[in-house]
Amino acid sequence: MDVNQFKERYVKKFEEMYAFDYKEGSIREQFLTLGYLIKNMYAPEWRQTSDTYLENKSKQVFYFSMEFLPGTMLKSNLLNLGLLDTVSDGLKELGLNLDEVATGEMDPALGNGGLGRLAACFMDSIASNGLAGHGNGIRYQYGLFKQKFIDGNQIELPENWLRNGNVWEVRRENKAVTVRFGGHVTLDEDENGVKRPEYHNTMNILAVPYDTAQVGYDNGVVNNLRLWSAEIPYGEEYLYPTDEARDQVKQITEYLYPDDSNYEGRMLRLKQEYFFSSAGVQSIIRYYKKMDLDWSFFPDKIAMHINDTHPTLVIPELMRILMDEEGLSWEQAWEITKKTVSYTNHTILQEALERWPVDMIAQLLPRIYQIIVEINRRHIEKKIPLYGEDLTYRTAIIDHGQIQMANLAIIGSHSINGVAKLHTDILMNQTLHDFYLMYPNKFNNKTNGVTMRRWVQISNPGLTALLDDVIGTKWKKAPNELVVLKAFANDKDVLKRLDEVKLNNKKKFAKYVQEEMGITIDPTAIFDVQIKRLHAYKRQLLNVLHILDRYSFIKENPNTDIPKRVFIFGAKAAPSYHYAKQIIKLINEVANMINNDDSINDLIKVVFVENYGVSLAELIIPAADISEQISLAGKEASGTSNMKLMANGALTLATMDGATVEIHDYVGKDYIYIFGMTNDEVQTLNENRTYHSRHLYETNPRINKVLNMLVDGSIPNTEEIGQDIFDSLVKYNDEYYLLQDFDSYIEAHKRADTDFKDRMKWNKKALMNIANAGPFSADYTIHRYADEIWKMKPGEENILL
Ligand code: 26Q
Repeated sequence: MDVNQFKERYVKKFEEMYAFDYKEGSIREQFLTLGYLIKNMYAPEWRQTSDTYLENKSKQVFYFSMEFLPGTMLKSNLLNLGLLDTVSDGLKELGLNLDEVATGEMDPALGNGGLGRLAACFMDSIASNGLAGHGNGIRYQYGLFKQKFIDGNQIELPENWLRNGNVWEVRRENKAVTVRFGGHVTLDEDENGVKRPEYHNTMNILAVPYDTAQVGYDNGVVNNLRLWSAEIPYGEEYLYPTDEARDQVKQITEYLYPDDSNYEGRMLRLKQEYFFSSAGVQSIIRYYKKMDLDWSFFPDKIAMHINDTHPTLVIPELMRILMDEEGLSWEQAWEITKKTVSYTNHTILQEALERWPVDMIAQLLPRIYQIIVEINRRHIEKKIPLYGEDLTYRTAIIDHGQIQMANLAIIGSHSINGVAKLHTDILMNQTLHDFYLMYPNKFNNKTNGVTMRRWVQISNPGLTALLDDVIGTKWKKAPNELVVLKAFANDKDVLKRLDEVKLNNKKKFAKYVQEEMGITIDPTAIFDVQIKRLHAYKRQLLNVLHILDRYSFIKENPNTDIPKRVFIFGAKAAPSYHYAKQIIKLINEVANMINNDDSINDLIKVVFVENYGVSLAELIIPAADISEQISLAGKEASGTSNMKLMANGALTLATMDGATVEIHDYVGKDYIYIFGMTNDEVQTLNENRTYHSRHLYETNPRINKVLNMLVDGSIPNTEEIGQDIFDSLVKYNDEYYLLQDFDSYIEAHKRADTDFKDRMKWNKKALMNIANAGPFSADYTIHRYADEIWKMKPGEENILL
């Protein structure tokens, strides 16, 4: 399609949809027109891809995830279809602007953070690698809450992302399935004396799929993301005569739980988990039957991957269907299930592990409960002779009246992986050591990755153009080609152009900050960025302590020559996480105090953007100079913003935690600022019980001064929270060792200040980060999942072009 053909089709489409001239259309109407037009364009390939998979009986992976955070899809679809330039030019000739039209799209916030965004990066890479793989999740009516700051406090508003419809989805009512809840089960003998479960008084919910295309990059592959919505079954409306009864159904897919690190055993959450797990398994079984193969081939054709434990009920659900509906024996069903399912762990935080009360599962899912009990019984029976009672009982699925979902996921699958080397080591040697002794071969590492298409090509066109010009375009299909850039590490011209690209991105962000927040920031300052969910272990508070330290230094030395800094935060707190909300309030009050202090010559500004999400990340990341990855070593499973920031030429200032350890290993110690305790040092300090934060407070003058600012009225409007935060650090012994790492954190920032003043030195470091970001492409991560876990080949037969 050339520019003229596009223009013609666009104008025609607009008239069809709105019956007036496109020139009079609103941004939203322009967006919808373009969206439907693009959907028309990939529709044939979407259909053809799924036909090809069926014809070839290709092995397919289904990625089960409670969360998908895809971001806006207009530009990513255009990029992957190879139409970005054509459409951009065509719109220009029509007097429209692609960037403006793109603002007509809502950003679907169907996830909390890292885990949901990872699922979206994986969908892009699966399609772009030409792999037959699909997503399976929930179509939440409301996404993650919209964050507002009122008097510096976080307020949550509903995120009604479907209000104006959703161009990309297709409702497939004919593919709906029924999910049963409650009631009770009897095991009745059929005419052949085989025991068959009978269900009585169940509540039947209709699961309706909404499909969204996942367009591969320049390869003609279009996979599917299937999100399920809960509805009352046709013809059963009479069973739901009251608003309350109808609400119970609607509620199942109404909203996303906004907690990303703290498990709470809510019945509705359990309903959600079973709802999309069951619907997904049912639709896969229906598909498999179309292939007309013996059940024993099931694991050769189907892989089911579970993103954390949230979809673990896939395991007993698959057992249930294979036995109760397809008539397989326990042994047959169990072999198939284990070979089909694989599991990724995303956290070692104890408070985040899912445990469901036995009563709740027994009541809501009586047949699933029976199956879990039997899985557990057989596990114990089989393992005691081999590993003894102590170890075996520590691996039990049912313990203290609760179902341990991670234990079920490990026992019922053939693979468990962590998301960075350090994280996997901690799983094997500590958190899940008992399981590691039992099943050493199930454990493996798959370090996370990010899609360079969204995080470089779309969000940073300036850098993309520079790379294309300097090293050619191979990196787009083979991100490791970015290493070629190293040859230009001392090329003054390239470094200068890199500097200009960064400056332009910073100006663009500065404009946003000026317009949306009324804060003036200097684009030549260091942009120091920490963007991630707010959590004590991620230590945003350590960042604040540094800001306060720097502020008081500047107040005393107004003529210092340190470079200007803009501290940029983006973070949502779970609504029930009191401490995290106090930190938000603190950051906002510190920002107010500093931004309005005329005596510091604008040497510091603090910007806390409201409602951080994928769209804002696309604006902030290309503008970043410093990437703050400062979690307490051992706590952050991987991190993924670390990779996105690195690929955009930000220098990492970090502890040796998660995948940042691997970033350090690739980029080399001269191109990263490492500080703080290592995981081993944290372990030792834990074991020795010799940490006394109060002692540090009393003996370290710098720490003393900064902490006093929290309680002596220095920061307006923080009386109560200042005291609470102070107490968490001094009275309650600083659980995340901020004070222990304080001095080395400050030192790391000093090194960054010095380096930034030498522009060419800094640009060289930025270049080295971009050059070493290739290994963190999700394309490679997905290749390893496919090869080692899913046993799939990125089959040429799937690539249609
Ligand atoms: C569980 C039960 C009940 C309610 C909510 C939850 C829940 C929801 C979301 C628990 C955890 C999450 C999300 C976790 C998450 O995002 N983890 C992050 O995963 C990233 C991708 O692997 C890693 O990079 C991060 O280090 C990890 O924190």
